[in-house]
Amino acid sequence: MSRPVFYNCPPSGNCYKVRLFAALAGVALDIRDVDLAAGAHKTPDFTALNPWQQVPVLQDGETVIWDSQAILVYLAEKYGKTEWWPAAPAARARVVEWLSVSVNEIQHGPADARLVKKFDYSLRYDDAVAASARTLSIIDRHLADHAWLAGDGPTLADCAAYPYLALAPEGGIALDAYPALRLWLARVEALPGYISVDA
Ligand SMILES: N[C@@H](CCC(=O)N[C@@H](CS)C(=O)NCC(=O)O)C(=O)O
Repeated sequence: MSRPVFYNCPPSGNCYKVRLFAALAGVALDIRDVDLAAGAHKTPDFTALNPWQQVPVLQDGETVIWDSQAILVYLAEKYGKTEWWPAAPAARARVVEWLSVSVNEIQHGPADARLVKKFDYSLRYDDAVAASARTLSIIDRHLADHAWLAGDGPTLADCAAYPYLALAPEGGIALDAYPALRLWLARVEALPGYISVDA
């Protein structure tokens, strides 16, 4: 089976979600970096792949998938990684809850704070800091009673949430006040195959 092409940008947390899952689950990708600074994501060729002009994008033969959550689901289904994407209705819904949290509460909290501090985006930093405090508190409370975000073992939920939570300090968001969250970060980092964002 030929490897899917993965259009990537190294510091992007959204791209890292997919690289992390692929590394942990043993899925081989043909990774091609897209130079966002040079506007490579705005070319007609790239826009034909993703009309939103964003990375990540996965191209698997004739199939093109954009959005990191959708790519995670596609890869888990395609490669039969059922432990990462359980089929039972309630278990699957639990994973989707966290995929949604990743693109909403985590994005508008620690991920936006990182965009401001690391990439100079003109977003409201105070709003991102306030959103981060609420989001991190709720996640910390959840993780005080759960080893993993959804279910008894690591799933796509952990892959989707981990990058922007682990990278929160790059946005000036300290994690000291969230001990259960920090233990969960360490749990993810101890998984066989784990890679860091700059691997
Ligand atoms: N919902 C999308 C968001 C993708 C996204 O925001 N990508 C950023 C990099 S992290 C991007 O390509 N930004 C380029 C731009 O917006 O000009 C996902 O989860 O993949």
